[in-house]
Amino acid sequence: MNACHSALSIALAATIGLASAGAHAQSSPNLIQNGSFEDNTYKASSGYCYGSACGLTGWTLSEIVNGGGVLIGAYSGAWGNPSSLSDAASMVNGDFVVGLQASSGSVSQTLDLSAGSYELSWADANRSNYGFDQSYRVSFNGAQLGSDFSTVLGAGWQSHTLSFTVAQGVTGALRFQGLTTTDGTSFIDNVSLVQTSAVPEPESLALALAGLVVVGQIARRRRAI
Ligand SMILES: [Ca+2]
Repeated sequence: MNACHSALSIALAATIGLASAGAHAQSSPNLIQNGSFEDNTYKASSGYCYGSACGLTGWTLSEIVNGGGVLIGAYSGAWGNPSSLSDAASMVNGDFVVGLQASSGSVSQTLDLSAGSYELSWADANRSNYGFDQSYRVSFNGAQLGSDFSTVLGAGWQSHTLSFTVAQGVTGALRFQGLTTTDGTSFIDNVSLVQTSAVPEPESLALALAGLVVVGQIARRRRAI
């Protein structure tokens, strides 16, 4: 019942778009605290740390259990890609990035969002020395935003932007969750969230309402069974 209530209390309509923020979005404040992951108590630029040991301001890193959320110095060669990113300075802000290692690795931040439309942007990269594409999922308050993302071997850093609508004010966690196996790791940096409109866009609201209808139908079917 709690899960059902959660799904009903917030309706999200996510669409993936190109990184082309509008003028309004660019002038709005970034609602993410420490979106570059530079504010931490670890500060050893040659290494890495896991979970709460990183002292990562504003974020919760999962602990090291079969992998985990890891804060990585950008010049830590053991982690592959971040050690050779001098050509991606515009996407990698500062000396630290977060790694979503294996399917247990995640990083999340609790946000208090009012009703409206939002634009989320970030950059990702593949752990190149593991030799395969690595994937992860983005969600807010348990609702997935967009499709699963894949960091592509050899592609370097890529920027992403997606839009979603919050139908009514809600406090929830924005989460980046790893989906790969073994030590596969997706790197994340430069997370930004701006409110683009205090009122949900009409077309997005329509999608959100459609989502509510679908959730309601599923709930009724389950009760009938
Ligand atoms: Ca950074």
